[in-house]
Amino acid sequence: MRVLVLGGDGYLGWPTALHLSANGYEVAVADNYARRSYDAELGATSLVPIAPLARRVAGWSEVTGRTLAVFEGDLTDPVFTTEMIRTFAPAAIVHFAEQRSAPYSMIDQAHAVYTQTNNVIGTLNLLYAIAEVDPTIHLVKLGTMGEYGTPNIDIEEGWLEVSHNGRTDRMLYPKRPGSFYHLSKVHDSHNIEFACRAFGLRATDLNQGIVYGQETEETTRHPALATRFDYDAVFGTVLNRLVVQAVCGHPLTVYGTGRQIRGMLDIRDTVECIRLAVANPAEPGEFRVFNQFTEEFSVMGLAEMIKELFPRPVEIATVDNPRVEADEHYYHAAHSRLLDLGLRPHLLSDTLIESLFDITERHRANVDPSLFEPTVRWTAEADEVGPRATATVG
Ligand code: NAD
Ligand code: USQ
Repeated sequence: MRVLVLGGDGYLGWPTALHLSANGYEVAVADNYARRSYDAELGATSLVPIAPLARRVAGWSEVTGRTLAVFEGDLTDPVFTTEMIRTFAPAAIVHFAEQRSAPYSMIDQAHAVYTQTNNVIGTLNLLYAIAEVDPTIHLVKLGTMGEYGTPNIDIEEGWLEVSHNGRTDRMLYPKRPGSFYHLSKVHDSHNIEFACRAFGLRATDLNQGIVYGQETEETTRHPALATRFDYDAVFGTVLNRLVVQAVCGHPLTVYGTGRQIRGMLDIRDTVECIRLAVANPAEPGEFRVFNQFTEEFSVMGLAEMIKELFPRPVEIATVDNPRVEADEHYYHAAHSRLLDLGLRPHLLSDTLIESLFDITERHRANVDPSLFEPTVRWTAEADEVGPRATATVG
Protein backbone atom coordinates (compact mmCIF):
# COMPACT_ATOMS: atom_id res chain seq x y z
CA MET A 1 0.00 0.00 0.00
CA ARG A 2 1.34 3.43 -0.98
CA VAL A 3 1.31 6.33 1.48
CA LEU A 4 2.30 9.91 0.63
CA VAL A 5 3.61 11.92 3.61
CA LEU A 6 3.24 15.68 3.04
CA GLY A 7 5.65 17.73 5.17
CA GLY A 8 7.93 14.69 5.26
CA ASP A 9 11.06 16.77 6.03
CA GLY A 10 9.57 18.13 9.29
CA TYR A 11 9.78 17.24 13.00
CA LEU A 12 6.94 14.72 12.81
CA GLY A 13 6.62 13.98 9.08
CA TRP A 14 10.12 12.51 8.79
CA PRO A 15 9.84 9.95 11.65
CA THR A 16 6.31 9.09 10.48
CA ALA A 17 7.58 8.33 6.96
CA LEU A 18 10.24 6.02 8.45
CA HIS A 19 7.71 4.31 10.74
CA LEU A 20 5.34 3.62 7.85
CA SER A 21 8.20 2.39 5.66
CA ALA A 22 9.44 0.10 8.46
CA ASN A 23 5.91 -1.31 8.69
CA GLY A 24 5.86 -2.35 5.04
CA TYR A 25 4.20 0.63 3.35
CA GLU A 26 5.61 2.06 0.12
CA VAL A 27 6.25 5.68 1.13
CA ALA A 28 6.88 8.99 -0.64
CA VAL A 29 7.66 12.26 1.15
CA ALA A 30 6.89 15.77 -0.10
CA ASP A 31 8.17 19.10 1.21
CA ASN A 32 8.98 22.65 0.11
CA TYR A 33 11.62 23.11 2.90
CA ALA A 34 9.72 26.09 4.32
CA ARG A 35 10.57 24.91 7.84
CA ARG A 36 14.30 25.13 7.12
CA SER A 37 13.83 28.67 5.82
CA TYR A 38 12.00 29.79 9.02
CA ASP A 39 15.19 28.78 10.89
CA ALA A 40 17.21 31.17 8.71
CA GLU A 41 14.62 33.93 9.22
CA LEU A 42 14.53 33.49 13.02
CA GLY A 43 18.26 32.85 13.56
CA ALA A 44 17.44 29.53 15.23
CA THR A 45 18.47 25.94 14.60
CA SER A 46 17.42 22.49 15.73
CA LEU A 47 19.24 21.41 18.91
CA VAL A 48 20.00 18.07 17.23
CA PRO A 49 21.67 18.55 13.80
CA ILE A 50 19.54 17.31 10.90
CA ALA A 51 20.77 16.08 7.53
CA PRO A 52 19.43 17.42 4.21
CA LEU A 53 16.45 15.39 2.94
CA ALA A 54 18.47 13.64 0.21
CA ARG A 55 21.00 12.41 2.83
CA ARG A 56 18.18 11.27 5.12
CA VAL A 57 16.59 9.24 2.35
CA ALA A 58 19.96 7.72 1.36
CA GLY A 59 20.63 6.88 5.04
CA TRP A 60 17.32 4.99 5.32
CA SER A 61 18.12 3.07 2.20
CA GLU A 62 21.61 2.14 3.51
CA VAL A 63 20.21 0.93 6.84
CA THR A 64 17.12 -0.92 5.60
CA GLY A 65 17.38 -1.37 1.83
CA ARG A 66 14.03 0.44 1.52
CA THR A 67 13.55 3.43 -0.75
CA LEU A 68 11.54 6.58 -0.16
CA ALA A 69 10.36 8.62 -3.14
CA VAL A 70 10.75 12.40 -2.84
CA PHE A 71 8.57 15.20 -4.28
CA GLU A 72 9.97 18.71 -3.85
CA GLY A 73 7.29 21.39 -4.16
CA ASP A 74 4.66 23.57 -2.57
CA LEU A 75 1.08 22.50 -1.83
CA THR A 76 -0.12 26.02 -2.59
CA ASP A 77 0.78 25.19 -6.22
CA PRO A 78 -2.28 23.22 -7.45
CA VAL A 79 -0.49 21.79 -10.51
CA PHE A 80 2.36 20.39 -8.39
CA THR A 81 -0.11 18.94 -5.89
CA THR A 82 -2.35 17.26 -8.44
CA GLU A 83 0.51 15.87 -10.55
CA MET A 84 2.29 14.48 -7.47
CA ILE A 85 -0.84 12.54 -6.49
CA ARG A 86 -1.42 11.35 -10.03
CA THR A 87 2.22 10.17 -10.31
CA PHE A 88 2.52 8.38 -6.95
CA ALA A 89 -1.08 7.09 -6.82
CA PRO A 90 -1.25 6.66 -3.02
CA ALA A 91 -4.00 4.83 -1.12
CA ALA A 92 -3.53 7.25 1.81
CA ILE A 93 -2.10 10.75 2.23
CA VAL A 94 -0.80 11.95 5.60
CA HIS A 95 -0.85 15.75 5.65
CA PHE A 96 1.63 17.46 8.02
CA ALA A 97 2.65 20.21 5.55
CA GLU A 98 1.62 23.42 7.29
CA GLN A 99 3.16 26.38 9.15
CA ARG A 100 2.65 25.05 12.68
CA SER A 101 3.83 27.67 15.16
CA ALA A 102 1.30 29.81 17.03
CA PRO A 103 3.89 32.53 17.88
CA TYR A 104 5.11 32.63 14.23
CA SER A 105 1.53 33.31 13.10
CA MET A 106 1.26 36.16 15.64
CA ILE A 107 4.47 38.06 14.71
CA ASP A 108 2.61 40.56 12.52
CA GLN A 109 0.02 40.87 9.74
CA ALA A 110 2.32 39.35 7.11
CA HIS A 111 3.02 36.22 9.18
CA ALA A 112 -0.69 35.75 10.00
CA VAL A 113 -1.59 36.06 6.31
CA TYR A 114 1.24 33.73 5.27
CA THR A 115 0.18 31.12 7.83
CA GLN A 116 -3.47 31.07 6.84
CA THR A 117 -2.71 31.25 3.09
CA ASN A 118 -0.15 28.45 3.26
CA ASN A 119 -2.28 26.18 5.43
CA VAL A 120 -5.80 26.78 4.14
CA ILE A 121 -4.96 27.03 0.43
CA GLY A 122 -2.53 24.10 0.57
CA THR A 123 -5.24 21.92 2.11
CA LEU A 124 -7.90 23.17 -0.31
CA ASN A 125 -5.65 22.33 -3.28
CA LEU A 126 -5.13 18.90 -1.78
CA LEU A 127 -8.89 18.29 -1.44
CA TYR A 128 -9.45 19.21 -5.08
CA ALA A 129 -6.50 17.07 -6.22
CA ILE A 130 -7.80 14.02 -4.33
CA ALA A 131 -11.31 14.55 -5.72
CA GLU A 132 -9.94 14.85 -9.26
CA VAL A 133 -7.37 12.01 -9.21
CA ASP A 134 -8.92 9.40 -6.90
CA PRO A 135 -11.65 10.17 -4.32
CA THR A 136 -11.04 6.82 -2.57
CA ILE A 137 -7.69 8.10 -1.20
CA HIS A 138 -7.87 8.31 2.61
CA LEU A 139 -6.74 11.74 3.85
CA VAL A 140 -5.15 11.68 7.31
CA LYS A 141 -4.87 15.34 8.29
CA LEU A 142 -3.03 16.76 11.27
CA GLY A 143 -5.30 19.07 13.19
CA THR A 144 -4.70 20.23 16.74
CA MET A 145 -6.30 20.07 20.19
CA GLY A 146 -5.93 23.84 20.31
CA GLU A 147 -8.78 24.12 17.77
CA TYR A 148 -11.19 23.61 20.65
CA GLY A 149 -9.63 26.22 22.95
CA THR A 150 -10.54 25.84 26.61
CA PRO A 151 -14.37 25.67 26.77
CA ASN A 152 -16.18 25.33 30.09
CA ILE A 153 -17.70 22.00 28.98
CA ASP A 154 -16.20 18.60 28.13
CA ILE A 155 -14.38 18.44 24.77
CA GLU A 156 -15.61 15.62 22.53
CA GLU A 157 -13.88 14.01 19.54
CA GLY A 158 -14.83 16.48 16.82
CA TRP A 159 -18.62 16.28 17.02
CA LEU A 160 -21.22 17.35 19.59
CA GLU A 161 -24.88 16.36 20.09
CA VAL A 162 -26.70 19.66 20.54
CA SER A 163 -30.28 20.08 21.80
CA HIS A 164 -31.78 23.50 21.14
CA ASN A 165 -35.40 24.62 21.51
CA GLY A 166 -36.55 21.02 21.72
CA ARG A 167 -34.63 19.73 18.67
CA THR A 168 -31.36 17.75 18.53
CA ASP A 169 -28.58 17.56 15.93
CA ARG A 170 -25.00 16.24 15.62
CA MET A 171 -22.79 19.23 14.85
CA LEU A 172 -19.08 19.97 14.49
CA TYR A 173 -17.81 20.82 17.98
CA PRO A 174 -17.71 24.64 18.40
CA LYS A 175 -14.17 26.00 18.17
CA ARG A 176 -12.56 28.95 19.94
CA PRO A 177 -8.79 28.72 19.42
CA GLY A 178 -6.01 31.02 20.64
CA SER A 179 -3.92 32.06 17.61
CA PHE A 180 -4.16 32.67 13.86
CA TYR A 181 -2.24 29.40 13.42
CA HIS A 182 -4.77 27.41 15.45
CA LEU A 183 -7.55 29.18 13.52
CA SER A 184 -6.05 27.97 10.23
CA LYS A 185 -6.60 24.42 11.49
CA VAL A 186 -10.25 25.20 12.28
CA HIS A 187 -10.74 26.51 8.75
CA ASP A 188 -9.08 23.34 7.39
CA SER A 189 -11.35 21.09 9.47
CA HIS A 190 -14.47 22.83 8.16
CA ASN A 191 -13.21 22.65 4.56
CA ILE A 192 -12.38 18.95 4.87
CA GLU A 193 -15.75 18.09 6.43
CA PHE A 194 -17.49 19.89 3.57
CA ALA A 195 -15.34 18.08 0.96
CA CYS A 196 -16.35 14.73 2.51
CA ARG A 197 -20.02 15.72 2.14
CA ALA A 198 -19.74 17.36 -1.28
CA PHE A 199 -17.15 15.16 -3.06
CA GLY A 200 -17.57 11.91 -1.08
CA LEU A 201 -13.95 12.02 0.19
CA ARG A 202 -12.86 10.04 3.25
CA ALA A 203 -10.85 11.83 5.95
CA THR A 204 -9.49 11.47 9.45
CA ASP A 205 -8.76 14.74 11.28
CA LEU A 206 -6.24 14.06 14.05
CA ASN A 207 -6.58 16.75 16.69
CA GLN A 208 -3.16 16.27 18.13
CA GLY A 209 -1.89 17.64 21.44
CA ILE A 210 1.61 19.00 22.03
CA VAL A 211 4.32 16.54 21.01
CA TYR A 212 7.51 16.01 23.02
CA GLY A 213 10.62 13.92 22.46
CA GLN A 214 13.04 13.43 19.59
CA GLU A 215 13.83 9.74 19.14
CA THR A 216 11.81 6.93 17.61
CA GLU A 217 12.77 3.33 16.99
CA GLU A 218 13.59 4.21 13.38
CA THR A 219 15.38 7.58 13.77
CA THR A 220 17.96 6.13 16.18
CA ARG A 221 19.22 3.66 13.59
CA HIS A 222 21.67 6.17 12.02
CA PRO A 223 22.69 9.80 12.80
CA ALA A 224 21.47 10.89 9.31
CA LEU A 225 17.94 9.78 10.33
CA ALA A 226 17.63 12.19 13.30
CA THR A 227 14.60 14.46 13.38
CA ARG A 228 14.66 18.08 14.48
CA PHE A 229 14.30 19.28 18.10
CA ASP A 230 13.30 22.92 18.57
CA TYR A 231 13.74 24.88 21.79
CA ASP A 232 13.48 28.51 20.59
CA ALA A 233 10.55 30.68 21.73
CA VAL A 234 8.82 30.59 18.33
CA PHE A 235 8.95 26.92 17.26
CA GLY A 236 10.03 25.15 20.47
CA THR A 237 7.07 23.48 22.18
CA VAL A 238 6.76 23.81 25.92
CA LEU A 239 8.11 20.52 27.26
CA ASN A 240 11.03 20.38 24.83
CA ARG A 241 11.92 23.98 25.79
CA LEU A 242 11.71 23.39 29.55
CA VAL A 243 13.96 20.32 29.33
CA VAL A 244 16.66 22.23 27.42
CA GLN A 245 16.40 25.08 29.94
CA ALA A 246 16.82 22.63 32.87
CA VAL A 247 19.90 21.06 31.29
CA CYS A 248 21.45 24.50 30.70
CA GLY A 249 20.73 25.72 34.25
CA HIS A 250 18.37 28.41 32.89
CA PRO A 251 15.19 29.13 34.90
CA LEU A 252 12.20 27.34 33.36
CA THR A 253 10.05 29.90 31.52
CA VAL A 254 6.50 29.26 32.76
CA TYR A 255 4.16 31.78 31.12
CA GLY A 256 1.63 33.40 33.47
CA THR A 257 0.44 31.26 36.39
CA GLY A 258 1.30 28.05 34.53
CA ARG A 259 -2.16 26.67 35.28
CA GLN A 260 -2.94 26.31 31.53
CA ILE A 261 -3.71 22.64 30.87
CA ARG A 262 -2.80 20.89 27.61
CA GLY A 263 -3.00 17.37 26.17
CA MET A 264 0.42 15.94 25.27
CA LEU A 265 2.00 12.89 23.67
CA ASP A 266 5.36 11.27 23.00
CA ILE A 267 6.72 11.46 19.43
CA ARG A 268 6.73 7.62 19.37
CA ASP A 269 2.98 7.68 20.01
CA THR A 270 2.49 10.25 17.21
CA VAL A 271 4.02 7.94 14.60
CA GLU A 272 2.06 4.95 15.90
CA CYS A 273 -1.24 6.91 15.92
CA ILE A 274 -0.67 7.78 12.26
CA ARG A 275 0.01 4.14 11.42
CA LEU A 276 -3.20 3.12 13.21
CA ALA A 277 -5.23 5.77 11.37
CA VAL A 278 -3.81 4.66 7.99
CA ALA A 279 -4.40 0.97 8.76
CA ASN A 280 -8.05 1.64 9.75
CA PRO A 281 -9.37 4.09 7.14
CA ALA A 282 -12.48 6.26 7.33
CA GLU A 283 -15.48 5.18 5.23
CA PRO A 284 -16.18 6.91 1.89
CA GLY A 285 -17.88 10.23 2.65
CA GLU A 286 -16.89 10.04 6.34
CA PHE A 287 -15.20 12.92 8.20
CA ARG A 288 -14.04 11.41 11.47
CA VAL A 289 -12.07 13.10 14.23
CA PHE A 290 -9.71 11.54 16.76
CA ASN A 291 -8.27 13.52 19.67
CA GLN A 292 -4.63 12.47 19.59
CA PHE A 293 -3.01 12.90 23.00
CA THR A 294 -2.24 10.54 25.87
CA GLU A 295 -1.81 12.62 29.07
CA GLU A 296 -2.88 16.05 30.34
CA PHE A 297 -0.61 18.43 32.25
CA SER A 298 -0.59 22.01 33.42
CA VAL A 299 2.52 23.94 32.34
CA MET A 300 3.48 24.35 36.02
CA GLY A 301 2.93 20.61 36.47
CA LEU A 302 5.46 19.97 33.69
CA ALA A 303 7.98 22.33 35.27
CA GLU A 304 7.54 20.66 38.67
CA MET A 305 7.96 17.19 37.17
CA ILE A 306 11.23 18.26 35.51
CA LYS A 307 12.43 19.81 38.78
CA GLU A 308 11.67 16.56 40.61
CA LEU A 309 13.23 14.18 38.07
CA PHE A 310 16.28 16.16 36.85
CA PRO A 311 19.42 15.25 38.80
CA ARG A 312 20.66 18.88 39.24
CA PRO A 313 18.89 21.88 40.89
CA VAL A 314 16.19 23.50 38.74
CA GLU A 315 14.70 26.98 39.15
CA ILE A 316 11.15 27.73 37.97
CA ALA A 317 10.47 31.33 36.87
CA THR A 318 7.01 32.68 36.12
CA VAL A 319 7.24 35.25 33.33
CA ASP A 320 4.61 37.65 31.98
CA ASN A 321 2.48 35.66 29.58
CA PRO A 322 3.21 36.93 26.03
CA ARG A 323 0.02 35.20 24.82
CA VAL A 324 -3.67 35.92 25.33
CA GLU A 325 -4.94 32.67 26.83
CA ALA A 326 -6.91 31.47 29.86
CA ASP A 327 -4.71 30.17 32.64
CA GLU A 328 -7.57 29.24 35.00
CA HIS A 329 -9.95 26.98 33.15
CA TYR A 330 -11.90 23.73 33.09
CA TYR A 331 -10.33 21.01 30.91
CA HIS A 332 -11.66 17.58 30.21
CA ALA A 333 -11.17 16.16 26.71
CA ALA A 334 -12.26 12.78 25.34
CA HIS A 335 -9.46 10.76 23.70
CA SER A 336 -10.53 7.14 23.52
CA ARG A 337 -10.75 6.39 19.80
CA LEU A 338 -7.01 5.80 19.18
CA LEU A 339 -6.79 3.74 22.39
CA ASP A 340 -9.70 1.66 21.03
CA LEU A 341 -7.63 1.03 17.87
CA GLY A 342 -4.81 -0.37 20.01
CA LEU A 343 -2.51 2.56 20.95
CA ARG A 344 -0.26 1.73 23.96
CA PRO A 345 0.92 5.13 25.24
CA HIS A 346 4.34 6.03 26.57
CA LEU A 347 4.40 8.06 29.79
CA LEU A 348 6.13 11.42 30.04
CA SER A 349 7.80 10.61 33.37
CA ASP A 350 9.50 7.58 31.76
CA THR A 351 10.53 9.41 28.58
CA LEU A 352 12.13 12.24 30.56
CA ILE A 353 14.35 9.84 32.46
CA GLU A 354 14.99 7.32 29.68
CA SER A 355 15.88 9.69 26.84
CA LEU A 356 14.99 13.38 26.92
CA PHE A 357 17.50 14.61 29.50
CA ASP A 358 20.19 12.50 27.84
CA ILE A 359 19.49 13.76 24.28
CA THR A 360 19.67 17.33 25.51
CA GLU A 361 22.89 16.78 27.52
CA ARG A 362 24.55 15.29 24.41
CA HIS A 363 23.75 18.34 22.28
CA ARG A 364 24.07 20.99 24.98
CA ALA A 365 26.95 22.74 23.20
CA ASN A 366 24.52 23.74 20.41
CA VAL A 367 22.21 25.73 22.73
CA ASP A 368 21.85 29.48 22.18
CA PRO A 369 20.33 30.73 25.48
CA SER A 370 19.09 33.94 23.83
CA LEU A 371 16.45 31.77 22.11
CA PHE A 372 14.78 31.03 25.47
CA GLU A 373 13.30 34.55 25.80
CA PRO A 374 9.78 34.93 24.37
CA THR A 375 9.84 37.47 21.52
CA VAL A 376 6.28 37.37 20.16
CA ARG A 377 3.35 39.04 21.92
CA TRP A 378 -0.32 38.56 21.04
CA THR A 379 -0.82 42.17 19.90
CA ALA A 380 -1.51 43.78 16.51
CA GLU A 381 1.88 45.55 16.60
CA ALA A 382 4.74 43.87 14.77
CA ASP A 383 7.24 41.96 16.95
CA GLU A 384 10.96 41.96 16.23
CA VAL A 385 12.24 38.45 15.73
CA GLY A 386 15.19 36.93 13.96
CA PRO A 387 18.90 37.55 13.95
CA ARG A 388 18.60 41.29 14.68
CA ALA A 389 16.50 40.75 17.82
CA THR A 390 18.63 37.80 18.93
CA ALA A 391 21.80 39.86 18.72
CA THR A 392 20.42 42.36 21.25
CA VAL A 393 19.47 39.73 23.86
CA GLY A 394 22.13 39.28 26.56
P1 NAD B 1 7.28 21.09 10.98
O1 NAD B 1 7.22 22.55 10.69
O2 NAD B 1 8.52 20.54 11.57
O3 NAD B 1 6.93 20.25 9.66
C1 NAD B 1 6.05 20.70 8.66
C2 NAD B 1 6.72 20.45 7.32
O4 NAD B 1 5.82 20.88 6.28
C3 NAD B 1 8.01 21.24 7.16
O5 NAD B 1 9.06 20.40 6.75
C4 NAD B 1 7.66 22.29 6.09
O6 NAD B 1 8.77 22.64 5.28
C5 NAD B 1 6.56 21.61 5.31
N1 NAD B 1 5.63 22.54 4.66
C6 NAD B 1 5.00 23.61 5.22
N2 NAD B 1 4.23 24.23 4.31
C7 NAD B 1 4.35 23.52 3.15
C8 NAD B 1 3.80 23.68 1.85
N3 NAD B 1 2.98 24.69 1.55
N4 NAD B 1 4.15 22.78 0.89
C9 NAD B 1 4.99 21.76 1.16
N5 NAD B 1 5.55 21.58 2.40
C10 NAD B 1 5.23 22.45 3.37
O7 NAD B 1 6.02 20.77 11.92
P2 NAD B 1 5.71 19.47 12.83
O8 NAD B 1 5.99 19.82 14.23
O9 NAD B 1 6.32 18.28 12.22
O10 NAD B 1 4.14 19.41 12.68
C11 NAD B 1 3.55 18.71 11.60
C12 NAD B 1 2.04 18.88 11.62
O11 NAD B 1 1.52 18.40 12.85
C13 NAD B 1 1.59 20.33 11.49
O12 NAD B 1 0.47 20.39 10.65
C14 NAD B 1 1.23 20.71 12.90
O13 NAD B 1 0.21 21.69 12.89
C15 NAD B 1 0.73 19.40 13.48
N6 NAD B 1 0.92 19.33 14.94
C16 NAD B 1 2.18 19.43 15.48
C17 NAD B 1 2.33 19.36 16.87
C18 NAD B 1 3.68 19.49 17.53
O14 NAD B 1 3.73 19.51 18.78
N7 NAD B 1 4.78 19.56 16.78
C19 NAD B 1 1.21 19.17 17.68
C20 NAD B 1 -0.06 19.08 17.09
C21 NAD B 1 -0.19 19.15 15.71
N1 USQ C 1 4.41 27.96 27.39
C1 USQ C 1 5.08 28.32 28.55
N2 USQ C 1 6.41 28.52 28.47
C2 USQ C 1 7.13 28.35 27.32
C3 USQ C 1 6.44 27.97 26.14
C4 USQ C 1 5.09 27.78 26.20
O1 USQ C 1 4.47 28.47 29.61
O2 USQ C 1 8.36 28.54 27.34
C5 USQ C 1 2.96 27.70 27.44
C6 USQ C 1 2.13 28.49 26.45
O3 USQ C 1 1.77 29.75 26.96
C7 USQ C 1 0.93 27.57 26.25
C8 USQ C 1 1.53 26.17 26.45
O4 USQ C 1 2.77 26.35 27.12
O5 USQ C 1 0.01 27.77 27.26
C9 USQ C 1 1.75 25.41 25.17
O6 USQ C 1 2.59 26.15 24.30
P1 USQ C 1 3.36 25.43 23.10
O7 USQ C 1 4.18 26.46 22.40
O8 USQ C 1 4.05 24.21 23.60
O9 USQ C 1 2.14 24.90 22.22
P2 USQ C 1 1.21 25.59 21.13
O10 USQ C 1 1.56 27.00 20.90
O11 USQ C 1 -0.20 25.29 21.48
O12 USQ C 1 1.59 24.82 19.80
C10 USQ C 1 2.14 23.50 19.78
C11 USQ C 1 2.62 23.22 18.36
C12 USQ C 1 1.42 23.27 17.41
C13 USQ C 1 0.35 22.32 17.88
C14 USQ C 1 -0.05 22.57 19.33
C15 USQ C 1 -0.92 21.47 19.91
O13 USQ C 1 3.60 24.19 17.98
O14 USQ C 1 1.85 22.91 16.10
O15 USQ C 1 -0.79 22.44 17.07
O16 USQ C 1 1.16 22.54 20.15
S1 USQ C 1 -2.16 22.12 20.98
O17 USQ C 1 -1.52 22.93 22.00
O18 USQ C 1 -2.86 20.97 21.53
O19 USQ C 1 -3.04 22.93 20.14
